[in-house]
Amino acid sequence: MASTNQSPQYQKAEVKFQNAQTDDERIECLEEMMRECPKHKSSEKMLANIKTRYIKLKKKIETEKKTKKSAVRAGIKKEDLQAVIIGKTKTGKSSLISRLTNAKPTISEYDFSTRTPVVGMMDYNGVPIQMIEVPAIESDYYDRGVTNSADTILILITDLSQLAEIEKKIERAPGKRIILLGKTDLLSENEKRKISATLQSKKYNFLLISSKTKEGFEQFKEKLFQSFGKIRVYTKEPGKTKSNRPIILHPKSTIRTVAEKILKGFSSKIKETRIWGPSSKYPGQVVGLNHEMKDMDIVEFRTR
Ligand SMILES: Nc1nc2c(ncn2[C@@H]2O[C@H](COP(=O)(O)OP(=O)(O)O)[C@@H](O)[C@H]2O)c(=O)[nH]1
Ligand SMILES: [Mg+2]
Repeated sequence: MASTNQSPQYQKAEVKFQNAQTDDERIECLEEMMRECPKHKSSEKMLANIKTRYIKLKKKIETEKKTKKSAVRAGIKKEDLQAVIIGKTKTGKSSLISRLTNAKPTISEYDFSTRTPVVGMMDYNGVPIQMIEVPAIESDYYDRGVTNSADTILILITDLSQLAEIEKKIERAPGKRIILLGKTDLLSENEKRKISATLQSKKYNFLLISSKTKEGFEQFKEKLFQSFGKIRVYTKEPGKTKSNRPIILHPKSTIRTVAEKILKGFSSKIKETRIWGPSSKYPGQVVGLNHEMKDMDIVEFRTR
């Protein structure tokens, strides 16, 4: 959006909007931008555009509040990164969640053995990810609210024919989709190739996995993390190795955001910042507070 001929207050609000970390902050900025946008003919389009963005964002916040309520009703406290596993009965949802997390649900050869959502935490290289097994999608125990609140929806199938029915049930869920074709230990190489080709041709984000042999597990964890659209930044102290637990940030977060996440007000105490990794031109590059971070960067702060 062009911000020529706009008041300094407007421009300030726009910059603030671009750097906002939460939707509530974005709403505040858009309100400010609406107030500050000149009310003459030449800015009409611009004002209309801001209003549209404002209404859209308001709606999004409203939906999120509703779905959160529904998940709370199910007794689940939503963590930052949350994925649900959905699918028909006996596709291996309980087996998968028990392999990946601390949850220990009943695994059984009988239908509908999981009747309430099962919640577990997975640690992926220091990144905590919450996983929830939702009762079988064709059963009365299925809980749409839990699926709707998830950041990522893992669709576990054992046959391509199951996909259409599941997709129909989750049409309105906002989470990213990953298709997991499970129990690959029961398939021949040829069968796997065929299934992959079909899913590929339909442009699905998918993986073939087996809870029995752990085939595809490492790729799956990375794909799952990527689906959240966040980046990992590690901190290090001078002369030491990097931290084990990364800080999870929005893409394009700056050094300032990292510092403020560590401690409020910390960014004003920094004397020098060095970085290693994807966003650095060379290892140990000295950068300023506005430097943009990339996934897997390492940051070292020296303070006054
Ligand atoms: N061969 C094989 N069997 C599996 C796999 N995952 C689950 N199973 C079996 O499939 C049945 C249903 O598993 P479960 O995890 O309870 O499925 P859910 O109903 O989707 O939760 C059980 O008999 C499991 O032992 C797998 O990766 N390979
Ligand atoms: Mg189950």
